[in-house]
Amino acid sequence: MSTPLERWVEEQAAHTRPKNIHWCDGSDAESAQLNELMLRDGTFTALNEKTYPNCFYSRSNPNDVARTEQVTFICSGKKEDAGPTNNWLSPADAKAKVGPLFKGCMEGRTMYVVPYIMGPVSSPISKVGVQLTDSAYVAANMRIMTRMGKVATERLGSSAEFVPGLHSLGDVNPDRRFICHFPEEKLIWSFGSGYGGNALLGKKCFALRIASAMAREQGWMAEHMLILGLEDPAGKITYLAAAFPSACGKTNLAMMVSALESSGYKVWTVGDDISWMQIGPDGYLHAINPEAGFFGVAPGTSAHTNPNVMEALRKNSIFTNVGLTANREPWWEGIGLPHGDGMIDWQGQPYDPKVRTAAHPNSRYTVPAHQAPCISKRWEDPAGVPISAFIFGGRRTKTVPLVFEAFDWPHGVFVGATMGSETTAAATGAVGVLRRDPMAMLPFCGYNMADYWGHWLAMGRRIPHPPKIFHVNWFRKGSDGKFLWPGYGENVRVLKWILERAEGKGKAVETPIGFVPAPDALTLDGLNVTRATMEALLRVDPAEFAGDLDDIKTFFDKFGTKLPAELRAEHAKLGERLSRVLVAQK
Ligand code: GTP
Ligand code: SPV
Ligand code: MN
Repeated sequence: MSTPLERWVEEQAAHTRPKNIHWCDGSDAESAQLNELMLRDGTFTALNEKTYPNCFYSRSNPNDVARTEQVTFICSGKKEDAGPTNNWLSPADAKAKVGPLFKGCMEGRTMYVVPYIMGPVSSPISKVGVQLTDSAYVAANMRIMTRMGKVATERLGSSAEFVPGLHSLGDVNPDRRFICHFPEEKLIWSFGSGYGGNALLGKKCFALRIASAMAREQGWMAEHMLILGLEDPAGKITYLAAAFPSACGKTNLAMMVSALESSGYKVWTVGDDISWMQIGPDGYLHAINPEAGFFGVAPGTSAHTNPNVMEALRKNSIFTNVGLTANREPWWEGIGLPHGDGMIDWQGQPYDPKVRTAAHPNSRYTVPAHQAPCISKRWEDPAGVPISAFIFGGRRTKTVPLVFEAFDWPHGVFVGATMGSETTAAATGAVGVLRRDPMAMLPFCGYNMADYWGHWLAMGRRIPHPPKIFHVNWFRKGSDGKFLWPGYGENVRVLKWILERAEGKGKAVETPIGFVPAPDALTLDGLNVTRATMEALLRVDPAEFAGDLDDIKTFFDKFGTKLPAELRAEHAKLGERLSRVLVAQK
């Protein structure tokens, strides 16, 4: 008798017609064999064995370097279930369009069957997925990013409970690139891209788009959130989860070396990108990191900004679309190291800063999480870690203060739902354009965003001890165009205040948008920031926020009658609070 998995693989192989089928077991021997194969066909270049043992360098097709949101589809039966912020195709249309592309697409290639677990091996919160792919590069990355191979096959057994994902590089042609999600069937089809979030199907496709739909049905949460533990001088660790849009600082915050370490505040990493959360028996929301590795932005990563990851990625890692020095070491802008002569850029050409940067702005490293010196002792706790606070944030050059606290859960949901951020290189398209990115989930919510907000509001009513909700902005700029806040390890000063507020302490001032730290409430010793700069960082200008009210209304109006009434009420209340202050100022 064959298992549901075997039957599905057989069916897909009949359609895609690979030359070979390789069932991945996740072993070291298999990994060595795949790496050898990729060294031979040129997908991989071995890095310096002394300084980067078992590390590999890879360049993708220059047309395939970031997520492509315009060809990412939510294929729900009804269009309104995808909502106005997602691209939609009916399941039948998607299959009619993309199905033929898969026909015979693996001829002459090997199909890798990649069974994987999202989450700690024995956690009840974890789930199994199986990806079929004709890319050895994808299989190698999945081995780092998930618990892949035998552990997953064993957890699955003969059960049909896995999320199937079919992936082919095809001919890597942007005109034939489709990332389709079938939230009702819990199925993923990805064609024509080998890039991260498009191709490593456990990550954004399963752990966010499909999982968010499952979470709503089953009463839990799947979020684009890092998870960290903040240790206080008494040794008590409090866990926080933070949602920032792509390339807005999750990995850096999750792995930071605290500037307050000498006074006893230390940060431990549980996860850097995704959080799955369920209500625990203690009434707290408990979070697991579904991933096993970090797929991080390389540029800007240095011994100064993120020493923990710099140490972690010295072995068993993959570097994609960075520069390659003559010494066969990876190099990128902001690494803080000399590159020497003879460097090759991410397109394989001799480096010439007049032509292009050495590393693509969205170049990435793939590194096993357990290699990070800052990894939390509880990062694989099957029960997850209890979350005391949620933090939203984005890139806002103007208007938004360094930190503020929402008044209560519904107001916090409003803050998350209306958060904005300037776009980055993590997705194709213009960079630096302000867009609303609710909960940093705009490109990742597998269903109608209005229903998603409804789910958030419903969860707030169900969680006996809900996390307090905050908003941060590390990216406010002065009139000289420079960041006002030093960021990185100094962000712990903000986390410390958040921790104090979550414990019912910490001094704050009420403003129309929420509570901001009282003038002396942030610990600033040893920090070279003037009083005037701190004032500029914390300033809430009611007139600037009032200017946002119309834009929020226009955004909310897109959702029509599906918009939860609570959010309309929050919008009205914000308007009232702002006009009260504005009238008083006159
Ligand atoms: P994804 O992996 O795309 O989800 O990104 P992420 O949210 O994990 O972002 P990451 O931590 O990789 O940071 C992206 C960019 O923001 C990098 O170039 C960082 O150097 C920069 N960055 C991160 N934290 C800070 C900060 O506190 N201040 C400033 N100014 N820049 C930061
Ligand atoms: C993001 O873009 O949010 C990432 C990288 O974390 S990707 O895997 O491409 O989604
Ligand atoms: Mn991300």
